[in-house]
Amino acid sequence: MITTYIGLGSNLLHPLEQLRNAVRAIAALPQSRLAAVSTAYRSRAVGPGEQPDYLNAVLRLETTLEPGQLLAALQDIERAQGRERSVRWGPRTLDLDILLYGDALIDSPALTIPHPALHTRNFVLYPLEEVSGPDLRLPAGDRLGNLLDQCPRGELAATGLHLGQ
Ligand code: A4P
Ligand code: MG
Repeated sequence: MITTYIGLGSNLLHPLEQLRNAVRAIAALPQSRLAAVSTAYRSRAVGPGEQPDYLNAVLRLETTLEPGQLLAALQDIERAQGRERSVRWGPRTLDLDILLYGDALIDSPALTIPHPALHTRNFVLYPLEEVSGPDLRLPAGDRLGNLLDQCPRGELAATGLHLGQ
């Protein structure tokens, strides 16, 4: 089993329900075991125009799916929850990003792992710490706790809301 971390984000059509449905769908993936789910965090949208706030969370998934298989499965779940791809960084019902896949470093047209914005986004790093602890090492060697020290919480709000499982 490979330990993977998946980032969840939603800022349309009842984000809390979107995230809860996504957790249920991910828990049902083949060859996989859902190991931990963070609580939900509220954050200002990073992206163009006026957008509703986001809810974000991170989960830890043990899986034997290959990275490409996992990406395809996550995109199926996004589509099932009505995701439409129009504007980059535009509002969305559900965004599922593979943040980490074991120690893998992947840079292909379809897949970049670690996720390129992982290191700087408070709405990724804080929920990630909930499910990994601060001693997690990224493939390049950075310790999560050190990245957090350099990443202010800012307006990120811990809702304390659980997403199930
Ligand atoms: N792709 C490459 N690497 C990955 C990966 N590690 N995980 C490719 C998932 N997908 C990956 O993604 C476009 C393509 O990225 C996919 O086809 C896949 O092959 P997308 O989800 O269609 O487009 P996107 O999400 O709009 O673009 P991008 O660049 O992935 O954006 P991000 O980085 O996901 O950011 N503000 C707040 N507060 N909270 C958020 O969660 N999210 C975004 C999206 C912007 N602003 C936000 C948030
Ligand atoms: Mg994305």
